[in-house]
Amino acid sequence: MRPSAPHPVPAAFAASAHLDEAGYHALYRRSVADPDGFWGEAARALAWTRPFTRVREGDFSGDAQVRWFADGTLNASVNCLDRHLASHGDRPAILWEGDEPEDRRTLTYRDLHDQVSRLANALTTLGVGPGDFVGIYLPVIPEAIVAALATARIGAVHALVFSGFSAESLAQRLNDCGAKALITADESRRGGRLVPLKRNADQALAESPSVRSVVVVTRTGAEVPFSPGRDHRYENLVAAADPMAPPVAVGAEDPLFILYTSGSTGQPKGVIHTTGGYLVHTALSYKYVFDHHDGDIHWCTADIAWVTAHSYVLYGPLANAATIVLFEGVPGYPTPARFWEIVDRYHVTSFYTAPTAVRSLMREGDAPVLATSRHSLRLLGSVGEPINPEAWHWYHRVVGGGRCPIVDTYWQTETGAILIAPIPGATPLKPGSATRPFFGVQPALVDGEGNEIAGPGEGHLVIDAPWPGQARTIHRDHARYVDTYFRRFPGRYFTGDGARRDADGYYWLTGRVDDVINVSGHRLGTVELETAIASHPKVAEAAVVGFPHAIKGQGIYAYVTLKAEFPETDGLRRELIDWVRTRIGPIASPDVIHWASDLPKNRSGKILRRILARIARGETDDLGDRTTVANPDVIPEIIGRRAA
Ligand code: 7RM
Repeated sequence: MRPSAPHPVPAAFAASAHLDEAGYHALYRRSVADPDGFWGEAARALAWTRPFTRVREGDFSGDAQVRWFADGTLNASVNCLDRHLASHGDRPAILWEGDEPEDRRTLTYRDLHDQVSRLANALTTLGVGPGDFVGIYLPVIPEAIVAALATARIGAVHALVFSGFSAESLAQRLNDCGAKALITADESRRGGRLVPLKRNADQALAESPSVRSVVVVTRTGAEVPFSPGRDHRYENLVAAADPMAPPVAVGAEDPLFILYTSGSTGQPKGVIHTTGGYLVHTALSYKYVFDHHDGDIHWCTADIAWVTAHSYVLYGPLANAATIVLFEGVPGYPTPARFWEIVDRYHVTSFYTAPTAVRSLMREGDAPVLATSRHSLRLLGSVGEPINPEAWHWYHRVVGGGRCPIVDTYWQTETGAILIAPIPGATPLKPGSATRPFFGVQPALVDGEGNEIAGPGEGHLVIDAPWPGQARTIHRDHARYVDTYFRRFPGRYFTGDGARRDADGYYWLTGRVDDVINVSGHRLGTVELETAIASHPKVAEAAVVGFPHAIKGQGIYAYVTLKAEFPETDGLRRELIDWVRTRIGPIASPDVIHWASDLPKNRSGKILRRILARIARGETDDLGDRTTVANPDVIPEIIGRRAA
């Protein structure tokens, strides 16, 4: 075990924190000894149309049918908006800053409620009803939140798609869920660059026949084609709509949203989250992990289309009547001080970002940070991948001035909300560790055969009991859900991650044990990348592995075998990188294209990525077990052509 002196909770922070060490232990013990009592109480803090009488049903055996609060009904937008109006109607809900620093807007809770109600009515007029899917392909602008909450208000299901994704990725997702409507914008702006969102959307819509209505937000005012009858201006719809929209009460187990995430096959998984359990878990974890107090200003930098923003920009904070900062741009634009200027401008109290952003800002040195005050900050957060201690210390010392706890939060798209994280007033911190389980979460470590590891040790991270925020299924493929998460270790949820537990019971995540690459906190399936590369007419075969990357955490290393007649040129290398960018998105751009005349395979023709990963990492002296390689002669050739 790595020796590590924990950082105690700073006295100034502890003085106003919700929970201290004893408080954490008492509440955690209760949460696992009496989950119905614990979660029932947490759920009763929300507004229910019809109160639930049952808390938890089902378990991880068989086909893992889990239900929470199943006979209750509620509406997510009511919980995020209506119930705050009487006391906090004039409080800013959203402090938005655009890509250009002078581009700013504030929406109070009343403003947001008004916009959401109007758009909800407009969607109803367009024929969208309870249970219908609504695609949302928008930049990080207030309308993205309006769109999600308006969809929830009418009992429909939102499907946010990252605005950096290509037309093809968008079409694939719209088709998978059979979206009835799409909400998009004319263009988006990031880091000074314009992205033709409506043009991409039109391209996608040519392949997505289920979408009957398109709502277009005016972001830049660029002239874009309009399809009469199908396309509508957001501004016109909202201006004409009735501002009174009675919310539709939905069952707690009815879906709130679908979100696509990469798996180990080419087809992304449509992860389904429910309304009741998801809201309870996000609201409670936001309150305790970010130690929310009335008047706090919370800034989570995640793009709105990632699960991190669903849970900790939108639902968790708004359910707690927090004020959120919403930022359209990128960390380094126009200067490397941008993040910290925003912190000062809006008096941000909690700041939540990914290790990759911390590492890229760390590269710019301390000066841009020290040019700002940051005295409003009480708390820092990290999510998406393990944060390396070097970045942790810089974040703590330079950004937080040594006085802010860092909550390193471990969770997944599928878990809906945080599973393992410090409670900042209670948990002494160890840089690089996500520390201890959140309330109601029962992690365990098992070896490859499923034997539980007791005490300190390392293994596969599983969760032993249901929690309310967990995904209930993969859209239209429950068998894949059961297969992915519950087959390998029966009766347990398998995270796909490895972890180490130290003598204090702290968890240290060690990375994914499956074939998924985590680039800047975004998960990309190797097979999805390989499929895209191999769809190029000159490519015969491709194998993709991750390798350690100083900024992105993991980079994309692609081995490519060309069809015999095509020469391996630098021009083709660039062309392939562009090819993947347009098919999946810029995040998926390969960092390395390594030409190979053949790839190592086993006897049934499966590519041996394990060996390729070691070569990519430069571990050519120890390639591990080679007995399954059917064509061992290719290995020296591949090593010989590795870029220096
Ligand atoms: C929230 C999110 C999930 C995967 C997960 C891990 C990795 C996320 C941490 C982390 C170490 C963390 N959802 N991961 N947070 N690893 N420490 N604090 O990231 O579905 O996109 O990714 O990300 O591998 O399985 S996600």
